[in-house]
Amino acid sequence: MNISNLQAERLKYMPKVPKILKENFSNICVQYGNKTESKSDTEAIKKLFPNTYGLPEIIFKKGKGDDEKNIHNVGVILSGGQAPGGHNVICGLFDALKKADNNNKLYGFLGGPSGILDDKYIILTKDIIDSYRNTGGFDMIQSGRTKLETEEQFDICLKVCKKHDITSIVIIGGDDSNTNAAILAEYFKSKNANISVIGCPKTIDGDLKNDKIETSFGFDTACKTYSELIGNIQRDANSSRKYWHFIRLMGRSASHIALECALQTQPNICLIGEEIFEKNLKLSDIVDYISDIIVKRSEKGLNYGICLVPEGLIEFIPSLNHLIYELNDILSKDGAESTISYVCSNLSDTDKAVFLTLPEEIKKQLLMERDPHGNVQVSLIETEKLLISLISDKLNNLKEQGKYKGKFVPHSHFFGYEGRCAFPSNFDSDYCYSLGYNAFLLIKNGFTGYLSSISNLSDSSDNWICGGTPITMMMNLEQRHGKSKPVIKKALVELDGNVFGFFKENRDKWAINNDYTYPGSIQYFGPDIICNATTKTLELENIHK
Ligand code: FBP
Repeated sequence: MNISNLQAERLKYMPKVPKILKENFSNICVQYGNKTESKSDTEAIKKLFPNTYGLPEIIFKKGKGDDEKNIHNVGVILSGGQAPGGHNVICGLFDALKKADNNNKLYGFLGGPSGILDDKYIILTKDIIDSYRNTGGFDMIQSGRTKLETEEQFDICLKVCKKHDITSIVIIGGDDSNTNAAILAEYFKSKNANISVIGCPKTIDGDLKNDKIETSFGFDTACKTYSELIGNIQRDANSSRKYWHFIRLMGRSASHIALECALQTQPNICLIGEEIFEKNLKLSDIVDYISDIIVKRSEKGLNYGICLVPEGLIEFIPSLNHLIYELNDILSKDGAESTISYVCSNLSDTDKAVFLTLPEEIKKQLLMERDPHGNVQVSLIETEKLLISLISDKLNNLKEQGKYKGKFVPHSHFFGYEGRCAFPSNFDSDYCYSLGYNAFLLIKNGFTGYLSSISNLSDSSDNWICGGTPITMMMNLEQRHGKSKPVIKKALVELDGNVFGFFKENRDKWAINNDYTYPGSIQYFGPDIICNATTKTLELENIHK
């Protein structure tokens, strides 16, 4: 296989790991915390997880550890959207497994959770692992979005594990996949199957975090990749001084990616979905806000600028959120047709009125196939183009009234897939390798229903804290498809937090001045300050801890 020079060098990179992970297993012991409670809905969740509810948080410390010599066959699954660093989780898991006993085996289930259901796997060998170290992508075993959630599927998982003598499953996924990991762990316990299930927090979206999980892996690299591109566009805009760029950024619902990129690049405008929802803003309010900045800049002779749009914006605008909710309902019914005329004859008057105001392309995009969770696929909805079209109309009106004399030449961009498989930054390489290695420590010590957790991430990797967080403690009940389901609570941007606070303090200045910053590309080799810095989000979240 031909590989690039960068890949060849990255294969040799040795991820930095916390001190505790450098110890021999016999020198690592478990420190137990108190029993835990779920986020809310305690009684209901306790009932749903009779065997795995209330487990204590744990931390790995230096001390006399368990020296057992059991053979471990572990199955690993990559679940959901790609995120830089996934391969390193598998590499860390493999290295720990082989360090414990060279006869241990790692089964890589192919194509996501469906791999275990179809019993499709490869045995991961040193040669395979060595050719993927510190690389982006999930192509080592591929990913998929099949959900593991029914009893019938769990039965198949049990049979497949028994067939191969698999004693543990590691699921690398986001909030939904880790919720299902917890349900699978509970199922195995209820059957006395002696198979443990451990999750690892993955998603570029950055919304799988809480007071125990500081960040999901992939967020760091994806944001740095998008910020490089935004910075390049800002410099282009500042050079030619003739275009307004509207850049939609991935992140499904939460606006963490847009916010982090705004902090890294200081654009003229960045919309934050959570704020729009809280202020109950209409689409026309957002158009007014952006147009106002365009007019003000044009009065200073600046007929150009940058506007960041979070992918999930459309679902945060209350009237559109309501419309999407009703569309999901209509389209999920048997015999439903995804045509404009069909939905119009089934929508309520209010939602129909909103739907009819949208440009034809957006109407069609709102009717596209739902994802396996029944959600509208926001990555396919071109909100940036919707905004451009409405803003152009507004500016033409203002021009007719003599209130705008500038020139508006917009360009639209969508950055999503560009960042999901980038070479992981040093941070993601180190963090992911540690998560995988630590997952094996949890397995070795007999834990199940836990998320591999590495904390204190703003400190040097030497001082990162390794342990496990019971998944049930992150859960609450939410309505999904009309049913109340236990799920890991998604973390949205906190409007009273430091990260949004910093942005809010500065955005008016950034809107009118040219305070652009140009982060440049991710650096893998060189001075600490550019190779090992974490995200602004982590930095600001930790300031007042
Ligand atoms: P995960 O939540 O599975 O990590 O995926 C997140 C994401 O990258 C979103 O940002 C995006 O909206 C979505 O996946 C796109 O999904 P797909 O890969 O199926 O097009």
